[in-house]
Amino acid sequence: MAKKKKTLTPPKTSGVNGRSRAQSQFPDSQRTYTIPDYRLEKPSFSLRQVRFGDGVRYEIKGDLSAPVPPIRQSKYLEAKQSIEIYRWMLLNRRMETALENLYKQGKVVGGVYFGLGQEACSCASAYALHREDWMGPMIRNQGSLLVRGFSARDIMMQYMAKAGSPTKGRDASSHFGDIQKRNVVSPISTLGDLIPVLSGVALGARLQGRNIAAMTYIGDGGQSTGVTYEGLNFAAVQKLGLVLFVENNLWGYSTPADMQFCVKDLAERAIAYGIPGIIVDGTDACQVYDAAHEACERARHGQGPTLIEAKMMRMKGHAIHDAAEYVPKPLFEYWRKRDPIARFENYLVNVKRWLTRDENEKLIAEVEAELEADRDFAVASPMPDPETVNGGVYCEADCHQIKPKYGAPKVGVTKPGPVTRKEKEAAVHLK
Ligand SMILES: Cc1ncc(C[n+]2csc(CCOP(=O)(O)OP(=O)(O)O)c2C)c(N)n1
Ligand SMILES: [Mg+2]
Repeated sequence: MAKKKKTLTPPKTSGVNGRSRAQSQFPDSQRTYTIPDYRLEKPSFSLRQVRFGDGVRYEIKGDLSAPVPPIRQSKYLEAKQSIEIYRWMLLNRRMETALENLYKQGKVVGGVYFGLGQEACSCASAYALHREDWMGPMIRNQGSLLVRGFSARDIMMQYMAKAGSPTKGRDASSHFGDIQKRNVVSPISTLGDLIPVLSGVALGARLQGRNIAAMTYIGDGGQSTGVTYEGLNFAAVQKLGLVLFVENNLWGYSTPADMQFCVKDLAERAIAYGIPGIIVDGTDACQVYDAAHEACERARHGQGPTLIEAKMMRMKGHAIHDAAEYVPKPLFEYWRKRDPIARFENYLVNVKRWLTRDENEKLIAEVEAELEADRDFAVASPMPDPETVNGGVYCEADCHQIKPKYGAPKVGVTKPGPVTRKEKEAAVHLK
């Protein structure tokens, strides 16, 4: 495994008796940190903003001519699992193409967000979860939702705000989950807010006397929020099983990653939380799976959170309304050659020979047939009945019961209610 060494030296300041304060306070002043890096290629270019008049454009500095890296052989995935992940990735992409067409036909209510180029990251990460684990996806992780048991039909109906969609037409994009069967927390648009929520889910499981993996995602833009720090630090201190994918897709809206943070790799952030950080090529399903699997296993053994930086490129604009004109064309060409599906297909068919050409074609045809049937069903299904418009958004008294999924805490239980005199007084005051 390639290792990346970071050496951080505390600043030298003038001290007493000729010794620098750094030496007196930090006798062991040379500290070395390791960030494992699974990538087989380390792109070495950066983007520079150039202003012209009132406008800006981005120029690439560096070499874009490197040969396309192979898929790194997984330490864990066998043929059957690899083909399953590939199938999810195909479905993920085909579904998003269908959604784009439905949008252009005026059938989608609201916008559409795409995970083009990020299918390996969504599908292979969610594939590492066990049934009893939890996940909180972001808008581009439609593949994770598919792996976790939502159908393409559910997602397409949701985007068309149909009566039979997960939110029954009350939300027109991604804000849905399933806390009963699939253990999926709905995405939260406020960037970073899923992190403390998933930490809380892991804490909830801990209180039930078991450790689970609680996976969530944040972008290169969103990871700068304060709540990311708070949620991750809490998980680190409590050794909660958070598995955080930092999806570095090089853009936050139209701002390049190079203008959003000063660290070279976002995985370096892990050093400051005192948790493992790891870098993977987010276009390589095997690398994503291996890192996710190892992080989930740590989580399930009560060893705390892991931060995984997945590097890739957002291959469309922020959402369907954004044509991504600001992205230099050669950058698209560079990453198109690193397409996660085409490379995984080549790996399965030509490198591993786990799929014959005929089997591959059959699999693709099956995915397309499934998708078409789901799309036709979703298009033909009714919109919500206008008479129901007043319901199903806010909770009305006794409209439904919210039951704890697992019951009362089993470990570390303290009696509820005020304990100290001060707390008792505060409680009275609140009444
Ligand atoms: C706290 C917060 N600030 C700003 C926004 C508006 N916003 C939504 S998406 C986005 C860009 C996110 O970029 P990134 O985190 O890199 O994710 P990507 O879209 O690339 O997947 C912003 C700024 C928000 N939703 N929440
Ligand atoms: Mg981004």
